[in-house]
Amino acid sequence: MNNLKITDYGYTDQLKEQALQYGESLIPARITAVFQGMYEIATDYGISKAKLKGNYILNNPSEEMIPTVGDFVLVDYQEGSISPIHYLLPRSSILARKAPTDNKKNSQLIGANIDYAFIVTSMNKDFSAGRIERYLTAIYQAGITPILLLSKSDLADNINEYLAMAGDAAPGVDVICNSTVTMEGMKELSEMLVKGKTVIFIGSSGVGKSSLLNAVAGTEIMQVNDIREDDARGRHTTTHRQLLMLDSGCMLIDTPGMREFSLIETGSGVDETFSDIHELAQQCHFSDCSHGKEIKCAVKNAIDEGRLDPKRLIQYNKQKKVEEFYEKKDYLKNKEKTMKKYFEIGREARKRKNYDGYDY
Ligand SMILES: Nc1nc2c(ncn2[C@@H]2O[C@H](COP(=O)(O)OP(=O)(O)OP(=O)(O)O)[C@@H](O)[C@H]2O)c(=O)[nH]1
Ligand SMILES: [Mg+2]
Ligand SMILES: [Zn+2]
Repeated sequence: MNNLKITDYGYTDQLKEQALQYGESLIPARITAVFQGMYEIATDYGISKAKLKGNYILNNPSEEMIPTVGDFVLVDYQEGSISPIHYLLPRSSILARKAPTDNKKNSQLIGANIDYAFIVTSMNKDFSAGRIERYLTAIYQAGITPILLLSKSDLADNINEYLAMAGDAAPGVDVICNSTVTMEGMKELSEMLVKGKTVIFIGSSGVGKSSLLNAVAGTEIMQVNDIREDDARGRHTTTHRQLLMLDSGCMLIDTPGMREFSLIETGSGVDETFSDIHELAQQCHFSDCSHGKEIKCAVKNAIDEGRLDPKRLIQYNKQKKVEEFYEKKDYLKNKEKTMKKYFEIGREARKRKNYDGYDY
């Protein structure tokens, strides 16, 4: 472990150049784990502990400036002790869970400098097209390549049904069917975990993220725990985010299960997630067609002809509404309204009782 260099962790010449402006006394580090108020970092001297420098938050009041797992930072290295983090270096990507609030206790950033995000979902009651679509939008927004990983294939007897649902929810996205019991799909997965890349596993608690990490690492690194049989929910076994260096030189981030991957913050992403609808919409008679009551609507047409699942349009409209809301309003100036919107959507989610593959 200790002969790894920060460059093995993805520290590039470009980052090095960025770091120059901060002087020579600080050294680069990559954040490999986030605990309550404490960080684990990788440096040229190995793995050690770090925490934010005393006035860091004062100097960087915006929540996006708080380092997260995968971030490159500059530290005043203290051998055998806790190194203060002085600066955050620019990110190539940042995966965020929901719009920033001023509630500092609730970290919104999931991971930084990520190349591939694996959406892990098991082929049981956990499967939710709606959730997959929300993850996708956030991933596209972050500029990260998504991959859909359908786990626990040994337990599913209707894999083709899940594959079809996955294809509808995530058109054009690579799908891997996998089992850490039979090892089906492990080779396919391993081939994607290449040197110098950083990948992240996200998904609900109990879908098998840590089991996957253990399987690709070939040893029991992360703890795993049984799920509740009645509703397939996990027990939130993983409690912190951990970046792990694999033998292949790929870096893998395991995260605690997130059942509710909340709303998207702003701008792009929705049209990429719903590329099928986006494409159809080009053929609508009206260029600003809302795919509601308009005539000659290509989207409605596709639904009528059974080429598009009507639930897709419902989800699309929901995400679009949120997107437009953020585009129109400056979030911080409209905090009250924003919270109301959150509650409305949350209420809608709770109203849905019968599971149909969509959970809001
Ligand atoms: N049958 C079967 N069970 C699996 C498979 N992968 C994981 N499991 C089981 O699923 C349960 C949950 O696995 P974990 O790896 O802890 O799930 P997780 O996604 O890390 O959960 P959190 O850390 O709570 O987010 C454990 O009992 C695992 O043994 C699989 O491929 N097949
Ligand atoms: Mg886990
Ligand atoms: Zn239309």
